[in-house]
Amino acid sequence: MREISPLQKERLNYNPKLAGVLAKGINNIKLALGANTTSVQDKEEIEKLFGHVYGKPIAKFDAVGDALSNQKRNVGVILSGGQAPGGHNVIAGLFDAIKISNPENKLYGFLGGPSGIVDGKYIELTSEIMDKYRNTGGFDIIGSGRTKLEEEDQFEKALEVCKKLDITAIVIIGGDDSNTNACLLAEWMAKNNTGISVIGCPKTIDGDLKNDQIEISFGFDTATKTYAELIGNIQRDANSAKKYWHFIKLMGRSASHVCLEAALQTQPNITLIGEEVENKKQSLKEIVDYMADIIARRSDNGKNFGIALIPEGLIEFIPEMKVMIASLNDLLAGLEKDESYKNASSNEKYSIITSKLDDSSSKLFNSLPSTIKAQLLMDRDPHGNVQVSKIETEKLLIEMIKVKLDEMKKEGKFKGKFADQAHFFGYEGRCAAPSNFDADYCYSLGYNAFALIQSGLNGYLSSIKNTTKPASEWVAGGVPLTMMMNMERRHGAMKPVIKKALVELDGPVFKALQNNREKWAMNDCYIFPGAIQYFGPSSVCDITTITLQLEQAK
Ligand code: FBP
Repeated sequence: MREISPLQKERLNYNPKLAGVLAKGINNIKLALGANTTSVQDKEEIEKLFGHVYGKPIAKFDAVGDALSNQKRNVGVILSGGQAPGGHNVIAGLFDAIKISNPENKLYGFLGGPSGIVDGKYIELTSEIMDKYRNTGGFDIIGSGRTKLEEEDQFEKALEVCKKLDITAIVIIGGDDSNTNACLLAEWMAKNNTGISVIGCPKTIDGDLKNDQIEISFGFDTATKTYAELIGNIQRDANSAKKYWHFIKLMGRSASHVCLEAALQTQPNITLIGEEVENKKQSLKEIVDYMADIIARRSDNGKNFGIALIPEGLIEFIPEMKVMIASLNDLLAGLEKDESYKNASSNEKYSIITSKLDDSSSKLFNSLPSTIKAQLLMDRDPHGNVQVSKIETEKLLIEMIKVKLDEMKKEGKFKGKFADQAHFFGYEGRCAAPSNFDADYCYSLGYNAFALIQSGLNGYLSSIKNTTKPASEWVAGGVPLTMMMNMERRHGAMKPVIKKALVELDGPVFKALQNNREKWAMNDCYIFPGAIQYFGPSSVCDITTITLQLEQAK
């Protein structure tokens, strides 16, 4: 029997490319600091909450200069939140930089996400362990979790664990919520003069942790290529059998970047974008009417098949739903400890909830099928987010479209057939073997994180820019975490969090979809991207997302 697949064996030997100046070696780079920064919004509140790490300058590593210190230090690393391809390579880059700097340095991996540092659950990462995980997908080297770090006693316990292991720096690999954790921890460590620094690395397949300094979050490249491969395969099937409409929900808890990128790679008949729905103030009914109209028009042309992409976060962008979900979030935060609510049957819960909602939200809630009601009432994650991956929006839309098409049939406006298939692509893409782009980008992010630590920085996010160019031209540096923060309502209270980057409706990426929508709706312009290629011509193996290319070309 095989122990690993032939591809995995080859990938273990892949040598990730390091970003420009970092390739000179960890002991041969020099830090340059820019002007001080401010937070993206709510400056006063953020400055007050993060007095010790607020407003620091943007950092950049320059060509060979004064050597960074190679003083001995131990580092702890945490994988946090949803899995994303490339996480193992961030750790590999960090590990290699640490050992090159000083072979006596140690890297500890905290197990199961942020709770590992609080509960003192860790392993020392050795070459033997590390070498089994290079260029592989998944977070299984140390596991991940979504624990929110915000309580004084969590920070105190983390400090004790760090002291025990002589750790003077922590790297948190995560998305917006996880890097909010990183910022809170960095502030606490600085306020208490612990001498421990905290550096974040930008991860999330959702692609919504980005800004002028962070061009892309890792994992987005591989995950969208994986979804595009699957969508392409389904398009071929639909175009062969010509009998099904496939409704495909794609991950992306809030922003619709994944859906937009997958659409540009595959050119399906319908693509919903949550941000557009919100901007146009579309109701659920209007979305259904829009989709039913395309289904009917294609049917008039003899095409009773098609592909519709639906972003996972759609439901929270529909204005009426958004208002109702915000009220539900506040209500559920209050009912969390209410034993009579917790022990109530589903129907009793629905009547408690509807009695507390305002008239329009209560009417809307009651109009939903009970599966969707139950999914909307599920526990929020530890950061207060609705678990949209568990809400079957694709099935809700299918049911509503069926009703609409029946009505249209009676009015003589739909003469065709409608047979549906529902899919949800999310977990399928989160642990794929990282593409060459993600393998290289992640390795550089991890290596760079240690360069930031050795430069004495605290409360920064590792940043690698110029990523549409070859890796030798990538620019390495750091962005202060407070620069990305604003205040948002979570669990019924205002909290500091990193602001999500949503799809820009006046940007080149959305415009590329908008300009082609009608053509793609009626004609079959399907593209079949095929599987990610790891070996072969660079024009196939090293290209990154259409989103990044369009954004960087503007
Ligand atoms: P991160 O923001 O932590 O990277 O996770 C994003 C995500 O993959 C979303 O797309 C999805 O809604 C969510 O995780 C699912 O979470 P879980 O793994 O807890 O089911």
